[in-house]
Amino acid sequence: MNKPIVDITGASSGIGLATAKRLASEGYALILNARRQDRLDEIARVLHQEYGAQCLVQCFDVRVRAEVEKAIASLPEEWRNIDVLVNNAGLAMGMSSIEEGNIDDWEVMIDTNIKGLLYMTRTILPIMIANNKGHIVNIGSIAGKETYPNGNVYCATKTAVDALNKSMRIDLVKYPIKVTAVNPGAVETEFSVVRFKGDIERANKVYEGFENLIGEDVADAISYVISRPPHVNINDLIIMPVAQAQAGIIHRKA
Ligand code: NDP
Ligand code: 8X3
Repeated sequence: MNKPIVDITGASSGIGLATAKRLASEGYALILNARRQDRLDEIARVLHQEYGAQCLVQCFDVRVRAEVEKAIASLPEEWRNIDVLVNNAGLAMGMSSIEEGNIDDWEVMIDTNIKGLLYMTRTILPIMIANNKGHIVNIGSIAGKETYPNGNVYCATKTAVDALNKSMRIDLVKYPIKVTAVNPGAVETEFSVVRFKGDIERANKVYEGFENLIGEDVADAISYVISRPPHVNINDLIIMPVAQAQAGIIHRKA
């Protein structure tokens, strides 16, 4: 492959999809992961048609270690030298006070946001280390910097991403492999529909009365961090809507 290769998890929707479009328009070759094969196939088709982008679809669940390992081991030779991993696949599920929390929801968040990110990172790192270069971009959240009422386990998973981001940078500086966190505030995607289990009305209320971020805003930040010169790393970037001062403080018009 004569283009830099970016592997994006969670590319079927929201921030991952916007990032795929942005990076396709900038000439990167893309490995697109998510669980919904039909969406990924269509995205790959459109990106090829619109930008001439080379895309490889890898449909698997990042929570399943064997699937992650099989997918990376089965990469065709010309796709093996991954330059950038965007650890984006993630979700919130439910929003209740800790004593009422649904433990199954907790497992899904922990397995996806922490363990999935770790499986991807651990499986791809040997390739980057062998190449003496690479960049891991972890999608954290403002929820990893602050907690908010009923955010408990989701906030904990994103706080883990924050810690892993710092730890990876320490451990990987010797190769050298870049490690960056991009931490958004409120972005209107499928995130709230997933969090509220298909309750569209409740999901829409999250974004009422202020101008939220959109996936393209975060894609812009990701494009920026991965295009710095070789000697420059952006460690940690927080990107918020102007109307949002903190995780739980949003100025909404009446
Ligand atoms: P979306 O729900 O729109 O996208 C989530 C993506 O993750 C989808 O492509 C989904 O695809 C994929 N995904 C979920 N679970 C898995 C899994 N087990 N294996 C593989 N792919 C999976 O939400 P966002 O775009 O908003 O979320 C992307 C990231 O951004 C998440 O990590 C989220 O925590 C973070 N974030 C979001 C914010 C927001 O306000 N929206 C703010 C801060 C951070 P599929 O269902 O096809 O597998
Ligand atoms: C998503 C943003 O504030 O809903 O990570 O947790 S928030």
